[in-house]
Amino acid sequence: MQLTRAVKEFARSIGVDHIGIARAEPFPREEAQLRAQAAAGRYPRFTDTDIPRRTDPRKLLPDARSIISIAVSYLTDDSPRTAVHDGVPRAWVSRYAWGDVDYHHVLREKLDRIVEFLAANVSFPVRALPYVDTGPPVERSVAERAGVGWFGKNNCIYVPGHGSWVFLGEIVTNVELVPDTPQGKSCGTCTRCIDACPTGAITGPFRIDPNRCLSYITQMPGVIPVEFRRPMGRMLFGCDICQIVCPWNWEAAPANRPEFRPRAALGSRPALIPLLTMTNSQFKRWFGGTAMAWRGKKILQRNACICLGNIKNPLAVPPLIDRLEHDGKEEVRGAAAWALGEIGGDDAVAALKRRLPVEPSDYVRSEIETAIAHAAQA
Ligand code: B12
Repeated sequence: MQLTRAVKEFARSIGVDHIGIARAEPFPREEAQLRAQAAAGRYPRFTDTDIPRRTDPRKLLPDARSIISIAVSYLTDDSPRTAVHDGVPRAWVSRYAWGDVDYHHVLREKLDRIVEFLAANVSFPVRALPYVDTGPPVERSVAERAGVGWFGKNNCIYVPGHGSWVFLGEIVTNVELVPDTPQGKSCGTCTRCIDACPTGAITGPFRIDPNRCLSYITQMPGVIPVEFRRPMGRMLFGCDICQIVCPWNWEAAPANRPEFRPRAALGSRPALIPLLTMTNSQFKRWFGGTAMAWRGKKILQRNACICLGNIKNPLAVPPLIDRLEHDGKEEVRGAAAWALGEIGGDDAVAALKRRLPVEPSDYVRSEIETAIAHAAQA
C-alpha cells in the first residue's frame, strides 16, 4: 500500500495528471474485438498484429503482476477555433499533434523516471516494460481497468477534469502494486460523436472503423480515396471532431504544458500554401521532433493539396500547378490535380490540359481527366 501511494505521489510530482494500477491479467474483451476486427479487415492500423501479445501482459513479461497506467493532458489554450482573419488559407491540425515536442518522448521520459523510482524503492530486481502508443498493450483498456478514465462512445478515454485530451502510457511490471477500480462512468444517451463523424467511422458506441477514421486517412500512405477528400475539409493531420463535439470535453481544464504548445513557426493552424513548396530543411525546422513528422514531408504535402482544394482559395492555384508539374510523388501530383479541378478557373484548367499529354503516371492522368471534367461542369 505504502509503495503504491509513493509511486503515485512521485508520478504526480513529475507532471503525470492521472495514474492508476491495473492487474496484469488478460484482456478477453479486447482479444475478441481485435479478432473480429481482423476478420472484418478492420484491424487497427499502425499496430502490432500479434493479438495474444497485445491482450495478455504475461506474453510480454512472464512474471508481470501490475500495469501502471498514466495519463498526461495535452490541452492548451491555443484553440483551433480561434479565427485568424488574415486571408491566408490555413489548416486544422488535431490538438494531439500541435505540440512542440513529440508526446512519445514526453511520456516515455516520465515512465522511465517512474521505473527508476520503483527500482530504488524495492529490494528485489525490478522488471518493467514502459510503453507509449507504439507498444503492444491496448492502452485505453489498460487505463479503463486502472481507473484512470472511462470509455466514451467515440472510443476515447476520458479523465475527470481533463476530458479525453490526454495521452496514455503504461509500465508492465513484476512489482505487485495495489490495483484501482474502474470508474464505471458512461456517456449516457448522448450520440453527438457518432452523429458528427464526417466519414461515419464511428459505426456505433465503442466501435470504430479505423479504415474510415480521418485520423488514419490523413496519415495513410498513397492516394487518399475520393470519398474522403471533401469530408477532410481543411484537416491536415489527425482529426478531433468526435472529441470537439463531446460535452464532456467542453469544460476540460487546459494544462498548458509548454511541450504541448504549438511551435511558434507553425502555430496551431499552419498556413497551407508554404507547405506545398517547403524544402527538406524547412520540413525539419517546422515539423521535426513533433508528432506530425513521422509520416514524412510528402504526406503533409499531399494533404495540403486536398485541404486547399476544399478551401477553394485562388491564391492556391500557382503552387498547386507547381506540385502538379514538378512533384516526384504521384500521390502528390494526383492530389494537386484533384484540388485544381475543385478550384477550377482558366489557369487551373489550362495547367491540367498542359500536363495531361506529358504526365507519365496512368493514375495521375486519370485524376487530371476527372479534374478537367469536374472543372468544366462547375
Ligand atoms: C491504432 C490506433 C489508432 C488508429 C485506429 C484507432 C482505433 N480505435 O482502432 C487511428 C489512426 C484511427 C487512431 C486515431 C486516434 N487516436 Co489512436 N491509437 C491507436 C493505437 C496505436 C492502437 C489502438 C488499438 O489497437 N485499439 C484496440 C482496440 C481493441 O481498442 P479500442 O479501439 O480502444 O476499443 C475498445 C473500446 O471499443 C472498448 N469497448 C468495446 N466494447 C465496449 C463496451 C463498453 C460498454 C465499454 C465501456 C467499452 C467497450 O473496448 C475496446 C476493446 O475491447 C493506440 C495506442 C495503443 N497501443 O493502444 C492509440 C491511441 C488509442 N490513440 C490515441 C489518440 C489520441 C487518437 C486520436 C484522438 C488522434 C487524433 N486526434 O487524430 C484519434 C481518435 C480516434 C478515435 N475516435 O478513436 C490515444 C488515445 C487517448 C485517449 N484519451 O483515449 C492512444 C491511446 C495513444 C496514446 N498513447 O495516447 N488511433
